[in-house]
Amino acid sequence: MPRPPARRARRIDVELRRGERVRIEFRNRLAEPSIIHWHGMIVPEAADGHPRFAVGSGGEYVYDFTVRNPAGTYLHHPHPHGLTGGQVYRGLAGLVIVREAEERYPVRPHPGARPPGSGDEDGIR
Ligand SMILES: [Cu+2]
Repeated sequence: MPRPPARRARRIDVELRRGERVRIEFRNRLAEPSIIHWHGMIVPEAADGHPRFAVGSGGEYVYDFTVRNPAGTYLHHPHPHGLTGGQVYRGLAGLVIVREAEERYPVRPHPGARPPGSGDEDGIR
């Protein structure tokens, strides 16, 4: 079995607001297939990150869903068949924090977030 690379990914946490519609563009820069599963999140099947949706190296997948979950802490992790453990071990997992609509947002900006008042507060890129 090949040794996993020593390099670890920087953990990415995502903050979402209940009721917002989100669009997340996933680009696979690994040398092996991957796909992201939003663990505990109520999402349409096509946005659930099932292994059959895994994309190969260089591939892309767009998630589009409305946040239905109540406020809480969830998580995302890769879910390619037979490769999940190694990818999580190398750091590809993070928190998904859902906040209620009336909570201040974003509490802690995440990569790609647009600041409140920029006219596109619902979008994450
Ligand atoms: Cu899971």
